[in-house]
Amino acid sequence: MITRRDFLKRIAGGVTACAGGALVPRIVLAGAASKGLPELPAAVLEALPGKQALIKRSYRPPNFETPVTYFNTQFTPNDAFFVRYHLANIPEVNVQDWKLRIGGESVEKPLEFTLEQLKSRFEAVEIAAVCQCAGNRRGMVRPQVPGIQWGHGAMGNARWKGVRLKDVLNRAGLKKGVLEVVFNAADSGMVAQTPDFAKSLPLAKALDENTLIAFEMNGEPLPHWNGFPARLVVPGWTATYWVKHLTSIDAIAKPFEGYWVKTAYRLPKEAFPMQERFLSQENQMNTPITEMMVNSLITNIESGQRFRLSQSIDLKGIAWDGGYGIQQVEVSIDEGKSWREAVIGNDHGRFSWRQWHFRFKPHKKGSYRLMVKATNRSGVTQPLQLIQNPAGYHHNLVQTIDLQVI
Ligand SMILES: Nc1nc2c(c(=O)[nH]1)N[C@H]1C(S)=C(S)[C@@H](COP(=O)(O)O)O[C@H]1N2
Ligand SMILES: [Mo]
Repeated sequence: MITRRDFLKRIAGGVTACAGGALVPRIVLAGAASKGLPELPAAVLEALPGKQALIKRSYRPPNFETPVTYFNTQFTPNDAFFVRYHLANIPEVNVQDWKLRIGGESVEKPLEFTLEQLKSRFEAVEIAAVCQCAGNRRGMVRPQVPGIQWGHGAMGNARWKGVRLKDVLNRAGLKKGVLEVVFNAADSGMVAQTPDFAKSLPLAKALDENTLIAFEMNGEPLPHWNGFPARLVVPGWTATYWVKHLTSIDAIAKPFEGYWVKTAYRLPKEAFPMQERFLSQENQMNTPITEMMVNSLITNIESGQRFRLSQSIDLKGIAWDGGYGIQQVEVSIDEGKSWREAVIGNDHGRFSWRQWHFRFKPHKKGSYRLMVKATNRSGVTQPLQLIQNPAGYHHNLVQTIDLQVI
């Protein structure tokens, strides 16, 4: 009989054996030596049609994360970009039949646009921005919380091209008293009871010049799995607002009642240093998640890697936040006792991630505990202790990796 521990060892052995391929994530079986489960579920790689092999977290609905090695480039390739759905019924939209409807009680004149009309009637804008799931890294939250057990890869950085939502709403004309703008999508649940995926934004964010109805990603039409033919892009805010396969946009005069805003994607009030709030949806207990928290990641080296004493070590990574911009990235090679500044790469706009690198030469053999932390331009930095919340959102704990110098 195969015990669970044997089974885990076998999976670990199997995957480690092919870990020479640069894009195959190495599995860290934190629990293998003890009795516990591994830190994260084993990384099962599988390719959806049109995608590279990504880390499968669930199949129906499809939830696939990007292996960290893809984050060594400034922009994440479309075919390696993560895929996240709440609902399993995902129609392949035929662009000939597709129309985007603009309506709701608070517009003066409801309108409809084909994709061609959207492209030809409004000014095109392109913005580099991080798209990060609110639950990215949830799999590393202890004690464990329910939800997809993501590792580091429920995120990506891309150039998004589309038209300003504000221009489209103004064409339809907004009445006085509009409070929120609601976004509906083409996907739905397999059973009628599942609440449809729909989100709303506060009017100010909907009218922000950076909020886009996007139809291109990195110079190509959106991939099916990332929202073809058009999705919302809300730079700086967590990806839950980035509604894919848009079908309709409604301006309304009262708070939207949909499950994915009213009940899900909520944070305890005051838990995070959040500057942009969604006030019309706040209640006494909690508040909708909004902007991303400042964060960073080492992308070229993994915990457990060994280096020779004569080698200098080139650490490389990324840092991002909710759109204030990255001010500084610091690295510690002595478990946080002292910090030194990393060199920050090109600025692709305040919503894009920033690449950084840090080179050092260890002076003695032994183990080194490395840490990295980013600070943004509003002076907010990453916490040394995880900020707990029921859904495990905004995991932005300072990352720690252990290296051996031999
Ligand atoms: N139509 C639709 N749009 C959606 C979702 C969804 O389930 N359906 N999930 C949202 C969430 S929670 C995330 S993290 C992002 C993921 O975007 P991606 O799949 O392009 O990576 O899409 C958002 N837009
Ligand atoms: Mo998400």
